[in-house]
This record gives sequence, structure tokens and C-alpha cells, in this order.
Amino acid sequence: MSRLIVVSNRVSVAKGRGAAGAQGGLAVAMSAALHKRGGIWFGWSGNEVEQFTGQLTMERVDGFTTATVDLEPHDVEEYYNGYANRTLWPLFHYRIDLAEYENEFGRGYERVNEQFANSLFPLIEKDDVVWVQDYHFLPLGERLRAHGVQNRIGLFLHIPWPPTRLLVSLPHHERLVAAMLRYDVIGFQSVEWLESFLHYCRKEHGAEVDEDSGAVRIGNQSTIARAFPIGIDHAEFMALGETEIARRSQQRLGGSARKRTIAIGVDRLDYSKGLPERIDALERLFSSHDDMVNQLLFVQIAPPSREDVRSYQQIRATLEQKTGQFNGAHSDVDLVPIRYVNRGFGRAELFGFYRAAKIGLVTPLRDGMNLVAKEYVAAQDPEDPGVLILSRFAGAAEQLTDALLVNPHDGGEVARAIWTAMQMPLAERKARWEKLYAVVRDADVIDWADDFLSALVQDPTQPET
Ligand code: GDG
Repeated sequence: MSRLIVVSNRVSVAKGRGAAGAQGGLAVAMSAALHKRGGIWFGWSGNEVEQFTGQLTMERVDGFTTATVDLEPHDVEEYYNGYANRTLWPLFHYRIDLAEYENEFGRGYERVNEQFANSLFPLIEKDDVVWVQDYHFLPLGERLRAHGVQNRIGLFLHIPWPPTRLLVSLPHHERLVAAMLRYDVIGFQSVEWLESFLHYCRKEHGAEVDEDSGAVRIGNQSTIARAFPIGIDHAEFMALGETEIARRSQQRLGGSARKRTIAIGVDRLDYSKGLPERIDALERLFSSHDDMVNQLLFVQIAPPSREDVRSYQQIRATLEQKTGQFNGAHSDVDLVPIRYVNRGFGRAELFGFYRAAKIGLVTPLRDGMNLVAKEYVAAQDPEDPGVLILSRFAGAAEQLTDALLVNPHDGGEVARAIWTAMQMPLAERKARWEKLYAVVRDADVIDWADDFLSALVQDPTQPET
């Protein structure tokens, strides 16, 4: 079997399955794939140095090697905080109003991709397969090709692909996408993002697309573009549910609700997650039903994220103001309707909180997939499952069609969905949950990695095996 080389912005090795640590599914999936095949996980160390040297820090872990490089402060500012998180992230989440087009950001992004390629290419051996993760590295494949790397190289995009009309506002978009065509396989979270990509390639590059194979041809370049919806690590997550920590967290939250129905949201504090809109929907609900303070408790867990970026400082201030105002208007002397918790928890604790909540409120304005929706489903008690309310604009909505699907911009619709969920009879909750759970269980992150890698190693000139 060929070795695997994974490239991602940060390298975060899972400490073993079932550990109640802070790792997400991606760390577990990458560690599992690397453990199985052997190889290298390459990325930024998270450290800054005065002068970039390209010096690699190599460590041997669990059957594979991690290789990390340090970056200069201005690299981090321009490539990471700049182009990745102030240009591509907002644009790809349809927030053209927040996207900043600074020349320095673009130059820093190109420079860091070049530096990464320079450091990485000497490590690549003849039969290695290279798997690049996410929007930080759209041109990395092309840079590796420039070094003569002929190995199979794939890219998986964890975030949405924007509509053509928005993408064309990005300076040099043609060059960026042309560079992507040097990957052998490009994976998207959903058919919708895939279709947006194909539309762009046809319209802006005159590409020919073979819908059956997913082959996209522009001149003599060709790549396979396909949807590979990511999942959670089902076995790892279910094992968390067996822990004492999960049981105690469930009791702690459940016991504190004073017989109110608990609704929960768990999101990085990001403007794409639709948090202020969620409070607006609750406002509608509380204004249109008497005595709601005695019936519903909403718990929003929102660990801070990307705090160096202004739009993230703003969303935090907005949310603090809105929850404060809401609680001021709707609390009683002994009851507060929204608990807004601005910090992270361990994954086993999260499992317990999900299980204590009879409603999972997952209403991003735009999301590549959204794994919280899948974790909420997995954590439910099969005999008394809660109801998932899910935004139509999350990639997960293509798979989780038995959730209550809502438009997160329509506060009235979200409020009605919460009310429906509060009244939903057990039989309907069970019927919906069983279908949702089957999807979460049967398409997990280990299958996702296997599917992507088998598409990547497939030689397109040979029939599929
Ligand atoms: C990107 C795409 C795509 C959250 N709070 C805590 C915590 N979390 C964990 C969740 C979940 C993960 O973080 C969040 O995953 P999401 O999928 O919701 O969102 P992004 O971070 O935006 O991820 C997204 C994903 O990549 C994978 O491809 O689904 O669309 O945007 O696992 O549980 N984990 C811990 N404490 C917390 O307080 N430990």
C-alpha cells in the first residue's frame, strides 16, 4: 500500500479513540488513515519565528510522522488571518460584504503555499499519495507540480463553494481555480457545492464536464470533482457516551432546567453559524407564546474563534448584547431563558449536554457540512430522542432530510419549528430519529476518508476496480 501524506493548516494528532479530549472528527480520521497506511502529516506548527527557515520539526507518533514548519508573524497575518480567514472564508460563506481583498493577503497566501511546497516536496517518495485539506491550500497542488511532483494529489474542501456570481468578485479567481485543476481529485461536502464549482468551471473556463465520472477538462488539464460528505467518528463518539463524564454532564444540565424543555446550540463563535438570527427566532417565539420562560431553556455553547479578526470580535459583541437584551426582557426573578456560555467543553461533556437537550438547534446561514448536527443525532436516547432543527443551508441538510429543515433567515419559521419540536409526539420523534441516526452511523468519517482515498488512488485510465 502506498504511503499517505496529509497536508492541513494545523497538525492535530488524536490521542487515541475514545479519549475525552478536545479533538474533533477530522483529527481522528486523519490519524486513523495515517496509522493504517503509514506516512506523514504536514502543516504549520502554530509557532511564529522571526525568520522563515523551512526547518521541519519531525515527530514519530502512532505509526506515522508529523512534520511541521514555523511561520513568520507577517505570514500568519497575511496568509492565515488575512487571505484564508478575511478573504476566502467570508466569500465562500456567501458573505461578500465581509470579504477583504488586500493585495498583501493574496501575496502572503501565495508565498506561504510556495514555502509549504518547498518544504514538503523533498519528503514525497515515488508512490506516495498526497491529500491536501481545505481552503488554506487551493494552489498547493500546482506548486508541488512545479517541483516535478507527479504523484496523485487530492484536495478536500471543508467549506462551501460559492456561486459563480460571488466568486468572480475575487481578484485573480481564474488563476486560483486554474491552479486547482492540477489536483487529481477535488472533493466537496455536498452536491450543491460541487454543482457550483462545475458551473464556475464551465462558465469562466469553458470546461467540459463528464457528469458520470466527474471529470472536468480545461485544455489539457483534467481533474475529478465529486461530493464526499464528511461524517463523525461514530464509534469514537458513541464510546464517549458510555463515560461517567457524559452521564454526569447530562444530569447536571438536565437537572438544572427545572422541568423546562432544553434546546441546545453548539457552535464556534462564527458569523456563518447564524447565532444572532437564532436569538431573533427565540424572540418571536417568546413574544408570541405566554409563559414561554417556564417552558423552554436555550443553552448556547459558543467557544471563541479567530479572535484576531475584527468580524469575529464584532459577532461576539453582537451576540453578547442580544442575549443580554433578551434575558433582560424575558427572565423572571428565578428563571433565565438563555444561557450563553462563551467557552469550550470536553467532547464527553458535549455528548451529555446533547443528550439532555430535547431540541438541537443547528441553524447556520451557510455551512460546508456541520458536524454538530450529526453529533446531536448520535447522542440521542433511542427510546426518547430529541428533535433536530437544521438549516437548509448546511451541507448536512442534503443527508439529514428527516430533521425539521428551516430557513435560518426566517425567524418566524424557526420559531414555529421550535414550537413543533416542543409538541412533537414520541412516535414521530422516534421515526424521524431512526432515519437520521442510520445516516450518521452508516456514513462516518472513516468511510469518508476511505472513499476519498480510493478515488484518489484510482488510475483514471483504468476501469474502476
Ligand atoms: C468546518 C466546516 C465542516 C464545538 N464546540 C466545542 C467543540 N466543538 C466541535 C463540535 C464539532 C466541531 O467542533 C465543529 O464542527 P462543525 O462541522 O460544526 O464546524 P467547523 O468548525 O466550522 O468546521 C464545517 C467541518 O469543517 C468538517 O468538515 O462540517 O462545515 O465549517 O465536532 O463538537 N468541541 C469541543 N468543545 C467545544 O466546546 N471539544
